[in-house]
Amino acid sequence: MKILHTADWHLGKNIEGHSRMDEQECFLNDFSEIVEREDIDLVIIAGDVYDSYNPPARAEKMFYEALKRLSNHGERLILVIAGNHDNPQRLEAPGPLARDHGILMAGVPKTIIEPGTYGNHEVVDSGAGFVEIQINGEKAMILLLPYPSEKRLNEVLYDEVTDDSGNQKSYSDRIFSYFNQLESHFREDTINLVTSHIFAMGSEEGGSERSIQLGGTYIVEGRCFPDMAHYIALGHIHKPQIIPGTKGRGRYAGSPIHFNRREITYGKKCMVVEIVVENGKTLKNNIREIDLKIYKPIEVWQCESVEAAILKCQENAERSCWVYLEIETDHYIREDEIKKMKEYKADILEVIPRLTTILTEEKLEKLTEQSFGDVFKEFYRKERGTEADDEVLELLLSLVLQEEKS
Ligand SMILES: [Mn+2]
Repeated sequence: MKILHTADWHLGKNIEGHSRMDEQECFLNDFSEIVEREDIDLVIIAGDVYDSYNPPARAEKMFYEALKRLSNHGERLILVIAGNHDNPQRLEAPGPLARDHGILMAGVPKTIIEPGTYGNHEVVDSGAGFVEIQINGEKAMILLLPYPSEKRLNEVLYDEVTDDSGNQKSYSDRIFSYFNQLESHFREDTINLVTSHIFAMGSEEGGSERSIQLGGTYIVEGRCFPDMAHYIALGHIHKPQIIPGTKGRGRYAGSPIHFNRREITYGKKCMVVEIVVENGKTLKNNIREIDLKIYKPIEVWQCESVEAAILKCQENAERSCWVYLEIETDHYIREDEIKKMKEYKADILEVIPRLTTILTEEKLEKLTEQSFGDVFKEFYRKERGTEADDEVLELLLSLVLQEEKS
C-alpha cells in the first residue's frame, strides 16, 4: 500500500491581510499530480485543512475540488481528520456526499466512520478511534485521533481520566491510555497506522502554529504511540520532521507553504510511505520525503537607504514574492516614499525603518555631554515655562544619588 501523508493546509490563511489562496491553489494542483505520479492508494490529511472555524467560501471550494481530483472517482481513499483550527462538525458535514468518492472524515475523537463501501473500496470494521480499510485486497488498520482538546478527549476516555488514587491523569498519560486501549486492534496481517493532530514532545515548532499546549500540559511523549504502528502520520507542527521517541516511524509532514517569515529557513514537504505486509510479515516499510515547490517566497530585504529601497522595488517589480522591507534611515519614511515603493512592488507586507547606528550614537553623545541636572533644567523650562529653583534641583539630585548607591 502506498500512502501519502500531508497536513496543515490552512486553506484561507492570510499573511499581513493578504490572501494566500492563489498559492494554495497552485499547491493543490501540484499535489494531485504528485498523488497521480506516485500512484498513491491512500491520502492522509492530518488536520488543519482550513485556517479558521469559518473559512472563506473559496477555501471550501478549493478543498472539495482537490478532494474530487485526488479521489479520482473513488479510485483512491482519502482520510481527513480535524486539527485545532478546523470546526470538526463543519469538516464532517459533507461526509454523506464524500463517501461515494472514497473520502473518510473524522472531526472529533469519538467520530465513528460507518463500515461499508467508500468509492471503490471498503471500510470493513470501525469504532470510536479506529477504522479498518481494504484497498485492492490489502488491509490497513488506522487508529485515529482528530485534534483532542481536553473536553473531546475526556468524552472518549470515560474511566481513564483519573489514576488509581483518584488524581487526574496528565494529558500525556491520557493519550497513552487512549492508544493503549486501541492498540489491540492492530494485527499482524494488517498495515498498522496512526494519525492525529497533536503536539509531540521534543518537536521543533515551525513558527506559525497556534499554540495548543498551555504551559506544557498539552504535550505528548513519543512513548504514547503504539509500538506496533508501521507509520504515525501527525499534523500540527509546520516544520517537517521525525517525531522524537518514535524510532523514526512517526513524522510531521509540515505545512505545504511558508506561512510567515520565521519559517523561510527550511523547505516544505510531504511524505510517501510504502508498506507491504504479507502472511503476517512486514516485507517493506519505506518513508520517502517529497520536496514541495515554493510558489511565492517570503523575503526580507535590507536596504541602506530609502533610495536604495525604491531602486530594489523597481528592479524586482516583475518577480513574484512577498517582501518585508527593512530600511536604514535617519528620518521617518514618508507616505509618498512608501507609495513609490508599492507602485513598483505591490506585495510589500511591511516597511520597517531601522534608525542608523551613527545617528543613535550621535544622539547619545549629545545627551551624555550634558549633566543630568542640565537635562532636567531644560525639561523644567520647557514644561513649566520657568526656571527650576535650586531647592527642587538639589532634592532631585540627592534622590538620584541615593538610587544609584542602592
Ligand atoms: Mn496547523
